[in-house]
Amino acid sequence: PTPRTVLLTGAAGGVGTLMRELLPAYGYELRLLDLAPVDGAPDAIVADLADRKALREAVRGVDAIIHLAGISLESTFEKILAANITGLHHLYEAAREEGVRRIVFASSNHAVGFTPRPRGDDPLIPVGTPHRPDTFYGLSKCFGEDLAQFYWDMHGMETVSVRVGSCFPEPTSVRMLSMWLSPADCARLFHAALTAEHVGHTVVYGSSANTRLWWDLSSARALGYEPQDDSEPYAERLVAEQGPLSDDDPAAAHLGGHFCTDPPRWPH
Ligand code: NAI
Ligand code: 15L
Repeated sequence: PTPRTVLLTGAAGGVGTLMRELLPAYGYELRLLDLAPVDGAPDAIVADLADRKALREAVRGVDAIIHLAGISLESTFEKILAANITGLHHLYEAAREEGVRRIVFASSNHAVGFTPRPRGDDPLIPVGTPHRPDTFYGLSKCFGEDLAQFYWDMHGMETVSVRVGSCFPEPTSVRMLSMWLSPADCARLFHAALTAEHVGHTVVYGSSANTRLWWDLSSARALGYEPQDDSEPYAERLVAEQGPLSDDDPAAAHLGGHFCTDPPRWPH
């Protein structure tokens, strides 16, 4: 059955804010959670993923969870450990205890960030490519995917791990022309991940149908995802401003881009 009530964690963040606007049109009733207050949503649950009791109450009665909360850039191992590893474990335990059967987990391209980007006629990167994290942040997403697999095998809880590319209103770099997940396509993909039958643990790449795509969207399409957007209309301007991706630049050599050389750091 189609889930109706969905807990959206990380609701105050960039993707969470976009999804709060777009997902209700699919018929979902969203319950919101974040460490930070959510603008315009006084009912949102303000809680840390460290707080097991709050998580248990937050997941009670929901049909599914979209889990976006956590540290979304590079940080110290200790901070990543608390939010993205221990915090994720707390969320899955709360879901198990309350009988929530489906989770959409925001993994990241940075779980496979050190994979060389395809050039020329190279094939698209498959979802089965080995984990090659480019940061402690990417490493935490590798852990998250393994945790999701374990909760499926051990407890029969289903997860779609979405290796999100770059989900922002518009692409802002030449790399993002390959990675961009438009907000509308992100909502389409999350909807597919919530409603597809028998997903077990499925890993998908999360991007729009970009002309310059680097990775294989077939496992996402198999869920029923039909991307409608393409970054190409932004290409001429971005390439004129920034130049094409260089063959010699180490920051342009891998899927993870500059995360492989000079990762942006979590400010808090
Ligand atoms: P963001 O940093 O804007 O939002 C993350 C939210 O999580 C923030 O509102 C923050 O307050 C909350 N949060 C952090 N630690 C928490 C904790 N301990 N307890 C409760 N809430 C906590 O990140 P964004 O861009 O919205 O990304 C959302 C998710 O998608 C993240 O998990 C990120 O790793 C993943 N992702 C995003 C991509 C993108 O292009 N935006 C690309 C790949 C993955
Ligand atoms: C991510 O995983 C980050 O959370 C997001 O802020 C972007 O940097 C994105 O990857 C990207 O690679 O563009």
